[in-house]
Amino acid sequence: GTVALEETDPLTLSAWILTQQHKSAGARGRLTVLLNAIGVGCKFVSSAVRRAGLAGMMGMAGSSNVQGEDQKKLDLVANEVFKNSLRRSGQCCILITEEEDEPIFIEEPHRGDYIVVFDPLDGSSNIDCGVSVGTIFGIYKAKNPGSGNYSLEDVMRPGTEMVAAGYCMYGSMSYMMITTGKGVAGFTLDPTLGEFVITHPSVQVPPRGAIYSINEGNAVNWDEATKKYVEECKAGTFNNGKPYSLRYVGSMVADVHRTLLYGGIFMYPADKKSPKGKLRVLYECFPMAMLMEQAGGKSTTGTASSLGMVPDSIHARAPIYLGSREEVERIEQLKKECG
Ligand code: AHM
Ligand code: MG
Repeated sequence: GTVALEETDPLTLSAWILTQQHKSAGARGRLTVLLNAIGVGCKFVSSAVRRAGLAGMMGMAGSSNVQGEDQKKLDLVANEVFKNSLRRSGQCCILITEEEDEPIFIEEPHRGDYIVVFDPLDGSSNIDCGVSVGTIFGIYKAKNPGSGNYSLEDVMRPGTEMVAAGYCMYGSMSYMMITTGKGVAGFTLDPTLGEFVITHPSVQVPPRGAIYSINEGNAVNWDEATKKYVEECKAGTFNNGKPYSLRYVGSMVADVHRTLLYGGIFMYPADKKSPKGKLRVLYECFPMAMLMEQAGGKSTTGTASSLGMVPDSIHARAPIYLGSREEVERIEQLKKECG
């Protein structure tokens, strides 16, 4: 048989991270080590997600499998995997995870200068039915690297200060999208190699897109601008009268992944029932907003850029509208008009 030449030189995630680091002056390879640790965590979780139904990891924590062994729920497994992998990397001082109320301060000898905020397995309502779920992460560098003085002040910072962000979606394949502030690159986990291989070298979100994504069950509670925007989507107001399509997985990673590749808009607004929205600023809104902007799209709270927010607590929430630039700008305009 024949093998295509490019197949003999796959650009793996690890190799790509190294080339990114070579481009930044003064880089000492520490972020490389950290991103690799995240890559390993994602591979582990990808494998666990694919075996979960068989291994009895679905359902409630504390439930037992057919052999009567106690099994951990998949999201708790994912949390442990990332905590262990990040601690072992030796590059982190603080971890913030959706699964734990309190921040985790890493002690010597494992301590480093990076802060990682993450949602180890997002899309909880989709875990038990085998629909796509994902891991989301964002990375800050400590304000005083090497000082040994690390506090929550290192965490409560605007998203613009993140040095890297990404997600891994466990779907029909496992996809990793990542940015270190120089565009977005996408990788697909090759199950035969056990490596993430580059498949989307430079992701650009289309400036417009004919797909909107929102939990429409909440429509009665929406503000005027959101209502009006969705009406325009259905009327095809900016699409020659051809209605937009509605797609809503209910896993932010999957809904954002599709939006990055096909364009359109993903929305989780504030509404009468959840006045601050649902999604978490640090490890849901910021990483996705950074990816979207790095791919040429936009992300807003409705009134201001998502990345400009400063969270007032580690699990703070915010409304979010993100995707194709012109779609997001339309929402911003309607917010101004409707007040
Ligand atoms: P989770 O962290 O409990 O999984 O919640 C976050 C998820 C997102 O992935 C998704 O966009 C959203 O919640 C869906 O919420 P809803 O079911 O209210 O539409
Ligand atoms: Mg979540």
